[in-house]
Amino acid sequence: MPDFKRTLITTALPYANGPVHIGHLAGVYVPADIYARYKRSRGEEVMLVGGSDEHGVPVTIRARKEGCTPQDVVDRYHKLFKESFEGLGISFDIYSRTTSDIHRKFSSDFFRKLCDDGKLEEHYSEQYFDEGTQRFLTDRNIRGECPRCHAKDAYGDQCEVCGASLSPEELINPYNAETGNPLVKKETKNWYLPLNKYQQWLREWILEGHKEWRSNVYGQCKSWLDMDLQPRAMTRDLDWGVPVPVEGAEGKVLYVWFDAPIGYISNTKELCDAQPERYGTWQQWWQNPETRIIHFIGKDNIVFHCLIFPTMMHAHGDYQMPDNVPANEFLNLEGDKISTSRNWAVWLHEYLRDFPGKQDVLRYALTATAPETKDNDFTWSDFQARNNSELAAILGNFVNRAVVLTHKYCDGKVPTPGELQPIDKDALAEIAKIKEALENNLENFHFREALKDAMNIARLGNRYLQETEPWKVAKTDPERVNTILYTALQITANIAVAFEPFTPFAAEKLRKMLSLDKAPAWDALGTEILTPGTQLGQAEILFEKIEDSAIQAQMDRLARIKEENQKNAWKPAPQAEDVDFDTFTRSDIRVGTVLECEKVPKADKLLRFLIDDGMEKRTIVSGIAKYYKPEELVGKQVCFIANLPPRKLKGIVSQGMILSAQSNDGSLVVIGPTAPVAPGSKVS
Ligand code: B3M
Ligand code: ZN
Repeated sequence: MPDFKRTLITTALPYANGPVHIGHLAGVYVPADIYARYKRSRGEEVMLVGGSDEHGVPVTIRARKEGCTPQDVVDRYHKLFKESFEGLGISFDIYSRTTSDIHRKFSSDFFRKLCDDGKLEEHYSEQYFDEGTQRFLTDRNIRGECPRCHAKDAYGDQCEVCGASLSPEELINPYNAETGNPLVKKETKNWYLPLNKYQQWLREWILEGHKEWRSNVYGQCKSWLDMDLQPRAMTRDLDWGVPVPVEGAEGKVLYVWFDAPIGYISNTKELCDAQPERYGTWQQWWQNPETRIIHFIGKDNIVFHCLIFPTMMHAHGDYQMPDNVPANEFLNLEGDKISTSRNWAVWLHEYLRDFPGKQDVLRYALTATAPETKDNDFTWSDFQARNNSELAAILGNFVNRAVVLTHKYCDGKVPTPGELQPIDKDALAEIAKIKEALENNLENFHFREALKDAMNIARLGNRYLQETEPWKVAKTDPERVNTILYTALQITANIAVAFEPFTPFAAEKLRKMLSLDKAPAWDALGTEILTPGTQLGQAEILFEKIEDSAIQAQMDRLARIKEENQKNAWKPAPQAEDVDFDTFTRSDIRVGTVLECEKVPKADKLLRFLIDDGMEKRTIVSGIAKYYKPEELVGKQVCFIANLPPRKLKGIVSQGMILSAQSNDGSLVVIGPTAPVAPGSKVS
C-alpha cells in the first residue's frame, strides 16, 4: 500500500428536500465521523467534508407543493442539516452546500473543461415539450389520460386512480401538469459522458486494483462492469441547477449527479481558501497521490461514486481516485423499511429534541447495529438495552466506581502507586493488545467490531475492580488500595481515549472528570496516562438509565404513524359504474400464446410481445418489463383485448392490450387461462 500523508473523508451530500434520519446516520455520517476522529487522534492530517445536495428535481417538486421557491426549500433544510449534524457531534471540517457561488463556478468550470477537451458526446433524444412555456418536462410533471382506466389525470410515472405504473409515452393526450398545455415531442440535445469508453479502465482500476473493497461494493461494481456501460446524460432540460456553460445549452442545467460529487471538491476549496494556513490548497487534497480519499456512502450511491464520478475525474485528468468506498447496506426501523414519504423514520432533529444530552447513545446504538455487511434493524428496545445494559451498566458503572472510590480513599487525587503487581500490569498489557485489534478494525472500516473492542476495555475495568476489591483491601492495606485505584484510573483514562471516536461527548465529560485538559493522543492507549497527584473532578454519571416511558413514547409515535399509513393504504378500487351487457361484449378479449417477448430498447418499462392469436401473429407492447424477464413469458398463454385501435409506443405499433392485474404493491401480474386453450379462444 502506498504511503499516505493525509486522509480526505467525504460523506454523501444529503438531498435538501427532507430531514436526515437514522438510516443516513448509520450508513454514512456516524462511521465517517468515527473514522475522522480516530485519524485525528493519531495525529494524522484529516479533512472531513460534507454538505447539502441542493439541486435535482425533488427539490423543485417540494417547492411547488409548498408554494415557495426551490431556494427557500434548500435554505431551510441546509440549516436543519448543519445544526443537527453539529448537535450529534459530526466533526465536519466543512459543511457547505451546492448552491454556493464557489460550487456553481467550480462545477461549471469542470464541465466546461470536459467539453473543451472533447470528453463529452452530444446526443439527441425526444422529450415532451410545452410550447406555451417553451420548456421540456420531467416524468412527474407530465399528466394525461391513463391508458388502462382512462382516468384523465394520470401522472407520467403512475396513475393514482388505478395504480398502474406508467411511462410518459403511454399517456393518452399528455399535458403539462402545471399549465395544462398539451405537450408535443421535441428533439433535445444533451451532453453525455461516454462511460463505455472508460469501461476497460474502470475494470482494471476496480476489479484488478481494489479487490480489498467491501464485497458488497466490489460485487455491485463487478455486476455493472460485466454489462456494457452506456453513455450517460450529464445535462438536463430543467431550470433548477447549475446552468450548462456552453453555447446552445440555454435552459439546461448540469445533471444533479454531475454537480453533487464535485461538491466534495468545491467544498474542500472553500475551506482551503478560507484557512490556507491550516488546510493548505485544495489541490493537495484532490490531486496529490499522497492523499488518501475515502467516500462514505449508502449502497444506493455506489455506482455514482465508483463508476461515474471517477470517470468524470479521470476524463478531466489530474485527479486522484478514491482509495476506498466503504458503502453500507440499509438500516430498517422496527422491521420495516425506512421511508420518508411514509414518515417511517427516526429523524435526527427530533431525536436531539426528545433525548437531549443523549447524542452518544444514538451514536453507540447505530454503530453497534451498523448495516456494514447486511441490512440491519434499529429497534427502540435495542436502543434502550444498549444504553442501560452496556453504556450505563458496563462503561458508566466502571468509570463511576473508579472515580468515587478515589474520592473516598485517596482524597480525589490520582494516588501514587506502590509496586505494580502482575494483575495490575496484565490489565494495562491487555489494553495494549485490545488497541491492536481496535486499530485494525478501524483502519478496515469494521466499526461494529471496533466498538466491541473499545467496550472490552470497560469490561476489563469492571473485572479488575471485581478481582482486586479495593473496598475490602482498604481495611488492611491502604498502600495496595493506592496501587489498585491508580491502575483503575489509568483504565478510565484509556477508556477516554478509546471512546473518543465513538462517544465523543462522554469522552469529553470523562476527560473533565480526570482533569485531562487535552485529549490524549491515540498512542497513549495501553499506557499510564494520568500523573499521580492530579486532583480529579467530581464523579459524574456518564449515562443515565433510559426509562421505559421514554421508549414507550417513541413506540407510541411509531404506532400512530403505522395506523395513519394503514388508513391511507391500498384498498381495492371502488366498483366502476354499471355498463350494459352489450357494451361489455363489444370488448373482444381472447387468449393468445406468447411466441416472442423482448425488451423494448430505451424504454425500461416496455416489453414487445409477438402473440399467436389463432389467426395470425400480432405485436403487442405492454408496460410490464419491471415485473417479468422476457424469457419467462415465452410459451405462456395470456389474455388480451383484440379490438383496440392500434397504438404506437416507442415507434412500435401495438395491436391490443395484454390484461394484467395490479396488486397492492403496484406490481403487475399477467392474466392467462388456468389450463391450456386454443389460441384465439374468446374470453367472456
Ligand atoms: N444526494 C443521494 C442521497 O442522498 C445524493 C448523494 C449525493 S453524494 C455526491 O442518497
Ligand atoms: Zn389508471
